[in-house]
Amino acid sequence: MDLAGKNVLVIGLGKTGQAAAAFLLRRGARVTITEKKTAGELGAAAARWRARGAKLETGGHALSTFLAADLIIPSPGVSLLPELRAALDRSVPVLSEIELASRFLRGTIIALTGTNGKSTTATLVHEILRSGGRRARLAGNIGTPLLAFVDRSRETDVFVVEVSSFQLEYTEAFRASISAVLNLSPNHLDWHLSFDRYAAAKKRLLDLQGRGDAAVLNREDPTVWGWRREILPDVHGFSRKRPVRRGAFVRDGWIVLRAEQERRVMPVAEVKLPGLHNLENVLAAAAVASLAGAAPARIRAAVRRFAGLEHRLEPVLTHRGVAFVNDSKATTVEATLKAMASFGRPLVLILGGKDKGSDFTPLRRAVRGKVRSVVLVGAAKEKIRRALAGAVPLAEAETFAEVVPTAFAAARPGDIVLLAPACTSWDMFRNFEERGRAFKRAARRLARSRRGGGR
Ligand code: UMA
Repeated sequence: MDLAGKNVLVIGLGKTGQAAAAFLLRRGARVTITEKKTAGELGAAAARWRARGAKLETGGHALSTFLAADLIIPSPGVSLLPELRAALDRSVPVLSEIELASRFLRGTIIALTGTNGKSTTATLVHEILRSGGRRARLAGNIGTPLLAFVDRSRETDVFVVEVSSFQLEYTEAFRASISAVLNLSPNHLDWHLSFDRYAAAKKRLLDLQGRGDAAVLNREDPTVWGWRREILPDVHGFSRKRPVRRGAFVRDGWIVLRAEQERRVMPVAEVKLPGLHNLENVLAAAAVASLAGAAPARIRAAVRRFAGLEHRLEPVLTHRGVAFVNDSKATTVEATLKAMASFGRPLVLILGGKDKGSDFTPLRRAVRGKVRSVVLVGAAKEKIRRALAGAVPLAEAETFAEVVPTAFAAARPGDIVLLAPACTSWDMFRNFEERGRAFKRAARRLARSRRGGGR
């Protein structure tokens, strides 16, 4: 693919847009960046990109800019804007950033997707492979766009890529040697507009694989497992409930890998991560890493060491018998349900943020008998209140700063205050990391304050 002299339009100047613009400029493309933020909001970045030779359109997107492009690279968070639709209608090529990267990248791609657990599983696969001496890189939705690795990539590299449904739109030849689909539940319906389209985006990862590739699929997820009949790669399963013909499963308290032969990897009791969903993540990671050549002893050692990621069921501190747990990454109802199921103690649950078009009613049954009180915050407050009315005591925080003191006031010694908000952070924060850090800071402030939140 020759980019030199091409008019390439990059939509959005976040992490993806910046990596794309930098890459395209290095390849001699004529780069225009269109960004809905104003030049003032972008601050110094605007001048910097102009100095690097990019044209910058700020404060919104103009149709003429889209129609003048030879190629468009949208950032993942950019939905099907009318301007983008018009360009697609006129057959202007539109490629996602991972697609563009894969056309230039040297090395092997391992790609993981799913609604929940992607980051944990991808990180674990990366840890296992690295501990085995592979030059492994962790890329994609987890934080660093794949494009940022292209120029220094080598044939012997292995890229563990967390891919989102957004990134799988506008892919044509992004081919993973090993893929994994962890699970599927409704998510990002505001962006994809329907569950079917969201599921189709995820399935694209498998559709783009060929014979000789491998796909690791969740044996217990009917939609994902159903896809095995429709795809070309060799299918491996993972399950904590039953043995699979090929893949990873649990038997007699042991994690077992089965391919040509069967090998016991480690006792389940050695897994540090809390929750059954994390056991599933470990099984998927073991199956993927094993397909990539990792020995069971390496898998065991890396899993034993792995204590989890920041903002995923992260223990913060215990104050006057009340434990604070940060699961800011739980931006879906499904993730919140899984977080809740990870604890056997009464919960004070913090819910709310920006709604993604989710149905919150499944929380109604889950809170009964398990949640002492729910603290609502953010733009989705009213919708969640309607879904939970009468099922559990509800408290409300006007601002995020009030969340921790309000939750602490509702808690009793022995309880867990759990931030697992079932919404994105985008109404109050730039991302879930910022929200998680704000929560942790507030918990520390509370623990330091002499009165400890007024009790
Ligand atoms: N923008 C526009 N026009 C629009 C929409 C957005 O100009 O119509 C601009 C915004 O003003 C902003 C930029 O686009 O300046 C943001 O682009 P982006 O939202 O795609 O964010 P990036 O910084 O490029 O980060 C993206 C992923 N974000 C999303 O998918 C929303 C990051 O995943 C990812 O780490 C990064 O690329 C590197 O690959 C985050 C995420 O929330 C963690 N992902 C979702 C999830 O995990 O649920 C999918």
